[in-house]
Amino acid sequence: MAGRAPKLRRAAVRPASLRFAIVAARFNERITQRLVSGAREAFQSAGVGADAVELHWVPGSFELPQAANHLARTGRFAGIVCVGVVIRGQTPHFEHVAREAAAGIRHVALATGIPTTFGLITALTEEQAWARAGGDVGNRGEEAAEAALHMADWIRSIQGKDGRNRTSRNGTGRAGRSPARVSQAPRGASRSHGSR
Ligand code: DLZ
Repeated sequence: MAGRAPKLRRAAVRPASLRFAIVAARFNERITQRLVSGAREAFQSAGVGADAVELHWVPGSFELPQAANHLARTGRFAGIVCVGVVIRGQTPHFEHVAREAAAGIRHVALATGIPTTFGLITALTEEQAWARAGGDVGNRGEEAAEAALHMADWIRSIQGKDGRNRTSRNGTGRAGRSPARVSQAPRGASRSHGSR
């Protein structure tokens, strides 16, 4: 069922030091750009500075979980927003890409403890996709950023009551692990794929 995500109540305090990442898939890039804008606007209106939000591009939605996983394990981010657009084609590729992206993103969130949210559009037509990228049915990127903010706040709210876990750089209470940075888009990631 199509619908807008509910507006979440945010915590009043959000340290300016929190950093977030957006991972964006280049496939259907024109629509994805709208999701990136929606996510950036959500961070901005929550008081997170533009310089505290990193944008990383990957070739397609299938690659989102891998990039998110690397980013989460740097320990530098309080939350990661994955955005992409999967539009049904003539082959089962649609199902594979959408399913693996969703399962992979969930896995990253659970395995790393870093809120990693699902800002993907899965649509039957390009028109449906535009409607979910700032059109009549909201903006999935904005909603995913709201979810990441909410989860980052919530994690902070359940940690540190005994004074522990307050020193991690990402605000989640988890120390960063292997510093496998993905600050550069993978080779070939800058190529733009057209909509099908
Ligand atoms: C191959 C493919 C297809 C058919 N459709 C989409 C899509 O609708 N949205 C998307 O983000 N990516 C698509 N891709 C690309 C895959 O995500 C992936 O980049 C390639 O299969 C290489 O692993």
